[in-house]
Amino acid sequence: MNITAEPYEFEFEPQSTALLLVDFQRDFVEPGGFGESLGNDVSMLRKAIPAAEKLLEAARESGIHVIHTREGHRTDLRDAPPTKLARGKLETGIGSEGPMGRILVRGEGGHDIIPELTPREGEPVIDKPGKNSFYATDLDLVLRNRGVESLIVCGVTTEVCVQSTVREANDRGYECLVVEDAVASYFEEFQRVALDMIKAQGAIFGWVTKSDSVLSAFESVGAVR
Ligand code: TIU
Repeated sequence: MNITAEPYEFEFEPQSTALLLVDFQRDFVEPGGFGESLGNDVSMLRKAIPAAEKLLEAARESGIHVIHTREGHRTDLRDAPPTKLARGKLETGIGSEGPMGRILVRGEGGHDIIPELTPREGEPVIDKPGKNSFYATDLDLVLRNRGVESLIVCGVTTEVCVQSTVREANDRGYECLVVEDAVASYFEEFQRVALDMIKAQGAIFGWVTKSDSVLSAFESVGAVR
């Protein structure tokens, strides 16, 4: 099947495709979390939620694999590099108590995926200590064991965890399609240039499209599983 995309059509087989939802966590998109502690306006990220909700519903209906990721750490923070903990000289940083519990710590309220996109039973949730979803996780194994070759990527933030993940996915041989209205950045300019970087030079890291194009393709898929 084909999806209209830039720089040219994205070809995929529904059976070997997964919708990857990167770090749609309360810590990034709700006030009082890590994103806000870094000085960001979290409302910028909420723009990606409506399209991601539609894609998630459509993927579930057509039986396309769905995988969620979350950035966060063990309660004792032993999997957080001291450099990451120190970065930004934040008063309320990773591991500190915030309005949604300890920031970016597994099991805390802020680490949860937002209610709009709550994972369903059977949808893998990859807990990751880094920005890149493959780093120190079993994401590659989970994808290969199901024969996944193509990723349709949504999430936050476009230039940080989404792009880090897409770059690594590309090196590992996955084809990535990034959905521009289902990814978001705290910075308008970064949103634009991060997407430009992915699709430049003949899809150097991957393809970029809008959710409507993915939704039409999913509709014509029928049920794959
Ligand atoms: N700060 C920022 O833009 N992003 C992160 O810290 N993590 C993710 O992108 N998930």
